[in-house]
Amino acid sequence: MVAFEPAGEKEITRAIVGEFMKDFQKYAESDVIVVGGGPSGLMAAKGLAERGVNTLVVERNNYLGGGFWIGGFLLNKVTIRAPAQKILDELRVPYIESSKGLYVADGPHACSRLIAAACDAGAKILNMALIDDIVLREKNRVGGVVINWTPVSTLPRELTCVDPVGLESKLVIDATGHDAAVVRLLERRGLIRVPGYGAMWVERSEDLVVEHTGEVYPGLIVAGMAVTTAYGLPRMGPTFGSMLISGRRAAEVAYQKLQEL
Ligand code: 48H
Repeated sequence: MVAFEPAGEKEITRAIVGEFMKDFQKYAESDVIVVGGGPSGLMAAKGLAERGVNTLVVERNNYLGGGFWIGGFLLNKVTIRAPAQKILDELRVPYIESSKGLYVADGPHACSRLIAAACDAGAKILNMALIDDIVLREKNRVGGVVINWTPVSTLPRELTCVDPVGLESKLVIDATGHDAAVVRLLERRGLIRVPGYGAMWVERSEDLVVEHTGEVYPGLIVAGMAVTTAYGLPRMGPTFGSMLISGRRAAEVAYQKLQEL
């Protein structure tokens, strides 16, 4: 027989609400907010948190991983082109080489290891929160994001009247995948032009994504698939090497910028 401690409903409720509020108080102001918890966002958050940067990941879904969870074509396999398999080695993800320089791993295994690595490094995750707007400061520099609970944001306006809340940060990373949701918010205000991602050409796409990863607008860094949307680069299809390396690069760029602020 197992005898559980007598903590009851009220203690459980207080534990959840109390700990959540402590985190929310702290992360109302972060060094970096990463929007989107897919492979590029998780790599960026991991890289920053490992350097001691106060990092919050805002993710609209109730799970993390984005397209990395089940990979391409609903088949639970993820492919990675060299040299990005070195990141799988670091994460201790098993894989096979299916042809020269092309590696295949199980999506849930790779993704869960990446999620754990970002959490172990100290990144804080806020799920079910959708970006509604941005915070703009002097000279229109991005100074944070405005969020609402996903269920509130996705209900028709006539059913909800719930104002969003603002979170401040020194930098924001847009890692929202194809949507480039944060970049699109700047476009909506006429501050940037977004060409949208181009047709598929994997050999050209992945190098370009890494090359273009960086500050797209003052205070806003773009990573992963959002880079293709922001710069009109070709898409790469169901392969994730550039997502991982772009996320790592975004962390390096953000860390450098934080030193200069
Ligand atoms: C909060 C949001 C919002 C929002 C979106 O799609 P992802 O996996 O993005 P990447 O760039 O890390 O990886 C892209 C890869 O998965 C992929 O799709 C590839 C390689 N495609 C190639 C091709 O040719 O199509 O993750 C983005 C995350 C998701 O978890 C979203 O739920 C989240 O961002 N998100 N979170 N507020 N407005 N929009």
